[in-house]
Amino acid sequence: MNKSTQLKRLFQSQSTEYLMEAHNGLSATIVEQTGFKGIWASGLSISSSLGVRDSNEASWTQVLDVLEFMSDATKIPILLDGDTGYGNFNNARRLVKKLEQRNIAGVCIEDKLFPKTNSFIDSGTQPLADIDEFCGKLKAMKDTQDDKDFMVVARIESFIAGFGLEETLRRAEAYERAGADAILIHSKRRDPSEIELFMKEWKSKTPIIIVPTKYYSTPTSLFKELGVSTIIWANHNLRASIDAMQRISQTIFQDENLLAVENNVATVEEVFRLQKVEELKTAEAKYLPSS
Ligand code: SPV
Ligand code: MG
Repeated sequence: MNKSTQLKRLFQSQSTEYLMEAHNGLSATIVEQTGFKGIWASGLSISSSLGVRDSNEASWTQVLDVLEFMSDATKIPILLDGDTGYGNFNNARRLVKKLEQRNIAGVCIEDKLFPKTNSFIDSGTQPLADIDEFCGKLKAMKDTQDDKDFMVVARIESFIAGFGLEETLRRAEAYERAGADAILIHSKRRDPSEIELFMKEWKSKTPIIIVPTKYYSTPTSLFKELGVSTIIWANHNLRASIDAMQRISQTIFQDENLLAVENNVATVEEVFRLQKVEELKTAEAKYLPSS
């Protein structure tokens, strides 16, 4: 099945589904092998793994290069965190073309301004995009896609920017009319109150996606009861790797030997397995002249 069709089915399935964060070919492979049905190509995780900030410092074609490795390494669908679409409607629709060429299943764009700021950075204000301008961007993206199942997700940042339910619903209805295949409602509260408020008012069939990074202690059963379509675990592979790398680097730096770490890191054989070295051996036997 097409990756885009897989993602569409995930969004439209009756049960609550999950997307797990990945930020390169290796983490994408691990997410797939774990059993997840889809990948969140997180802007925060990709930028930080490249050593830059989540402020559009990596160019969109640099992000595309990372995605190509992720997509080539896996068969499950990838939803790109496309920030604000890297410009206006014209940049966003060109992004859709390039994503389709790389077999990326969909893209999520947020209603803020380029260059974006991560939603959890307390920068005073998080200025929102004009609703009509953002709707034009969504329409241009939907009009551009060749694959009918390519998914365009509209992410609403009004709760993040300090607005209430009314503004959030106004935006959700407008983005749905503009053609969004799903709506992502973001919240930075430590409790799920904003998500609950929204879900109780949202009567439409358009799937709702959430990112419970800050309200992580909320039981998933509540989101299921509220009818949330998809939950994104947005940055936990990146944060796990930071923690592991810091611990291992510190130990080796202090000890000046590998005794304490050898049993606490993946084996070299595991690295080879994740790189699918066996496949190359089989291909070599088939295609290289036998000596
Ligand atoms: C990301 O993963 O980059 C996101 C989600 O946009 S968050 O960082 O939670 O805003
Ligand atoms: Mg992001």
